[in-house]
Amino acid sequence: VAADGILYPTESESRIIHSLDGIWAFRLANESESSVGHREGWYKQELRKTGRTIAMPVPASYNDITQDKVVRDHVGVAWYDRTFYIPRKWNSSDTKIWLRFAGVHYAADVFVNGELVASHAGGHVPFQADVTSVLQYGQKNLISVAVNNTLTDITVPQGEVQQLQTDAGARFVQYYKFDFFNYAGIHRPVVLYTTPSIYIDDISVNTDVNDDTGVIEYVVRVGGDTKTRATVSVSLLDRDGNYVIRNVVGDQGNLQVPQARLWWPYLMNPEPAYLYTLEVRTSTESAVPEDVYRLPVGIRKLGWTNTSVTMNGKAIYIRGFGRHEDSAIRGKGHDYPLITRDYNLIKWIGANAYRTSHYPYSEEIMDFADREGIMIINECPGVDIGSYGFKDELLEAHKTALTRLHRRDKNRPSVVMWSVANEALTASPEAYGYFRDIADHMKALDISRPITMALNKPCNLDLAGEFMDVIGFNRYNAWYVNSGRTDTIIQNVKEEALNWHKKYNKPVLMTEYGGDTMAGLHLSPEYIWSEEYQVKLLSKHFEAFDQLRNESFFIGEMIWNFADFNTAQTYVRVGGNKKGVFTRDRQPKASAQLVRKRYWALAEELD
Ligand code: GCB
Repeated sequence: VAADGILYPTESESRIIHSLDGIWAFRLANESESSVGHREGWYKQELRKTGRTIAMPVPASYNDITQDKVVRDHVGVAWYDRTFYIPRKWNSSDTKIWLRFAGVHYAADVFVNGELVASHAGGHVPFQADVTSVLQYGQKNLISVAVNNTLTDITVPQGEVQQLQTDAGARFVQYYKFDFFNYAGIHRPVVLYTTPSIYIDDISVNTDVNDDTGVIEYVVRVGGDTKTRATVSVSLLDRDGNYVIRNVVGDQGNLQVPQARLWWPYLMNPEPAYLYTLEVRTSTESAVPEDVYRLPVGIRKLGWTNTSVTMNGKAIYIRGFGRHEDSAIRGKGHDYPLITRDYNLIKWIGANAYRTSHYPYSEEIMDFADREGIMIINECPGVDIGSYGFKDELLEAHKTALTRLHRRDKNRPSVVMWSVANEALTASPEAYGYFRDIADHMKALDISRPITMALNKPCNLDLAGEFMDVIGFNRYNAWYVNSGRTDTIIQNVKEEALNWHKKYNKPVLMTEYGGDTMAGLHLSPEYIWSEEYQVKLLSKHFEAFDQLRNESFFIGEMIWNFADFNTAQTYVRVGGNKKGVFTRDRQPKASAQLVRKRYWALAEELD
């Protein structure tokens, strides 16, 4: 019963939101028989009645909540449940009730009162189910979720489970090639929300700019009883809540906004990120009440050539980061204080963009970008694609991941590019057909934004770049390559950027560079892992970028990484990946001051 649209649940005069966040009961399925809970029907009654449970917060990753390694390193299924009540008055033939998960990693089976209502695979996008007929009104309800974190050769991202002989017998281990920790659990909010039985299922907007007139092209899809005709009308409000356009009837059309205020990502602009509100209403001739949904809309126009990406006709130069959703205790769990702090730091440092490396970030994080004027390179979870082969099922799962990402984020002005993959095995012969199909798929979904991917195979061996609009490349000069030799950076960065442009005749962006840095480690003259070394490594890159900025095709620089983050255990990581300009608890390293100086200088010059 998954619905087609996946609009963010916002309240309105026709919609009520009821949060199911909080402390749930939690229980691991045996590693040796992951399906034990399904077989024994653990979802038919409260988990605590079939075994020992512990308290688990939602939203959060479960891995770092306890002192138990078994929980941290668990492979397979984990169960969550809780009970809840809903008001008797919600039981009405005019009302639908939706259960929406904003993100569960990796796969989830959701049961309400013992009945399977949703099955979903893909860790970073929302899914929902119409639960109107499954709920018990005015009585206790039970919700149970089986979360499976297993990554295989046909999940996105890929991984592999192997058996390991231990002193306590055979155990499973999840292996993967990417370095961030494979956190799992109910990572994002869980809500019940109501709509009228005839409801706004989806809204798509595309914007354009002609001279000083903004154009909003929109399509509204109505869901529910199709026999009853619904009338759609839309209005547009400005930032102060005044109507600019009122009650235009029709489920699709073009709104013309004279003297439109545009969405700009500029720090120096007194009014960046201008957002209008598209107010959509449905009415019917029956007794079903109207539905109202308000969508923020930024009016802007993207363009691109073989040397540039433009917004509202002006070339953009990207200055930012790769990031992660990651913090102590929560893992990848949504946390308002953390994401607000992160945006304050992004503003403080003067960045204008980041990449959602290496998976879609929470909708609340994306809302910040829309409101604050941060440009997003929106990456799907296709990290290290090909590491475990290029099966057809993988291609299908990857396309599905792109479809779902687009469905969720298509209306966001902050999204200026789609990144279809990071560090795929693009020198393998299969990569050519694979990424041709991936690019075709993305283009079929959206022709209004350029597509890119972060490449790291040697330029001369790459087989995927020709299908992209923008070439992103990751390279660790003076870190993984020529460790300690910051005197090799300028030459190599310039040469590689030029080679990518020469090969594909596309705009080029450096999507990753950096080096691990232990906060508080000082070594002079600079030596790897010290704060001095990170400062030197970044500043040498800045010199290279400044020389490249004279070439018209070079469109931006992104440091790896915004903040330190957790990884799988390996001897090249000391308590995780330490390439952050900020520590994992979001305090600046010495390099943060340097980056701040550069990014603000670029803002003064270019914004
Ligand atoms: C990369 C990956 C990124 C890693 C980084 C590193 O190339 O894209 O996910 O974290 O290198 O630090 O090794």
